[in-house]
Amino acid sequence: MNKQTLADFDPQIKEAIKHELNRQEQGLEMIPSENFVSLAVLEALGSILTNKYSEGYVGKRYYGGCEYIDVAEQLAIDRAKQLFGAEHVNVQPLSGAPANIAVYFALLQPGDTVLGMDLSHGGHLTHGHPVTYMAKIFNFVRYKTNEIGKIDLDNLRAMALEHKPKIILVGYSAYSREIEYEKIKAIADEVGAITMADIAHIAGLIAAGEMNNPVPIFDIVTTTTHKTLRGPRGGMIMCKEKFAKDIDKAVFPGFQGGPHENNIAAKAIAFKEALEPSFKEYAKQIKANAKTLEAKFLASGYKLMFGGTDNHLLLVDVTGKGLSGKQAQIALDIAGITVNKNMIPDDPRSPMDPSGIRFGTPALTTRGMKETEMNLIADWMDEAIMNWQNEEKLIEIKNRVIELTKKFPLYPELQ
Ligand code: DSN
Repeated sequence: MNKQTLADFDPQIKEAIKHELNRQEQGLEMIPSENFVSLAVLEALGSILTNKYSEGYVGKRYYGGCEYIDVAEQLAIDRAKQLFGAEHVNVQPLSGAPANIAVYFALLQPGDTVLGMDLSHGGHLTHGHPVTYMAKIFNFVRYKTNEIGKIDLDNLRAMALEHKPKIILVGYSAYSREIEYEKIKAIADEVGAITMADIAHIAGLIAAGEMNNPVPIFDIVTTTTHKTLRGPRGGMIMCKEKFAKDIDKAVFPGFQGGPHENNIAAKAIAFKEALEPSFKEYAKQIKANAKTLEAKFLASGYKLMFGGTDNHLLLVDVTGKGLSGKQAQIALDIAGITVNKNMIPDDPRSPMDPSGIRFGTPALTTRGMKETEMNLIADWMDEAIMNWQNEEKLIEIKNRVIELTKKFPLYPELQ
């Protein structure tokens, strides 16, 4: 076995990690799907649990030597059940896309219909975008938000009655409003559809009681664990007991092989963190910070998609300011503020050069930033956008960003 340190054996990778650490420390991370995990989560991720194969489930593995793996996986399951009030939990999906795909394979036959949100209105690629393989196998019909940015439930009901979907799917990647799960469940019941929610973005807010929880209402709920939930990169499926066998079989052996047990242990730790009272405060602050950004961007004359935000993110059309989402992303990058270019509903532009930018507050809130910093950051974002062709100005903003980040150190232990 190689006994050299990473620095001695592979200085190129060591350097890349060091530079990425500096980038995370010295930048303002505003991609709404990103966050910073705790040292405890990092420790489990980098642990010897990565060495172990454990196909199967707790107490029913295809390999020997799984007694400690079982302890970690059972803790992850029990804590997830407690956090969300779930009847059954599968913590093995490698990430959000595999979790969604496993659900489709568990519950659908080729050609079956799924009613899901259009990508440009905030949906996700795995909710049936034509570029995905799932769209070749299943029949995805896509609904949209209405002119005031709400999910039009009358239209959703009419589409459900027309298309008779096997699954009605809600839960989004760029949608900033609350979701009325009870009403959607009533529509699904009327047409005999299974209800599925993908809460990847808002799982942490739901776990903290800061957004409606679909888990007690819906049949199936998928999530990632690394966004507002602030755990390791990974996925999870929660469902009613009657779907448990089909879901488990679809994840393994249907779709995946050996689970990543270092990752599952890290999920268990993140769930323990999310059960702490301080996580509720964290989730509240995420929303308060997003509301502060909302007020500032509205005051500066930006067009906010869906009229504003109820959660952690904002989707903003920047074309009224004379640039594209791509140009805004690049300018903000130079200024040390990371966001992502994003389509707006029915965007006339292309996905690689869309009209909008999407940004949010989970990562900045983890650093301890509050309303005061949000006000400052919103001003700097506006300044960067308005001066997107002025590199000198952007670098001046970056220097201010670096000074601010020094007051909110992220991983001093890793320096
Ligand atoms: N890539 C994630 C996001 O940024 O929302 C969704 O998969």
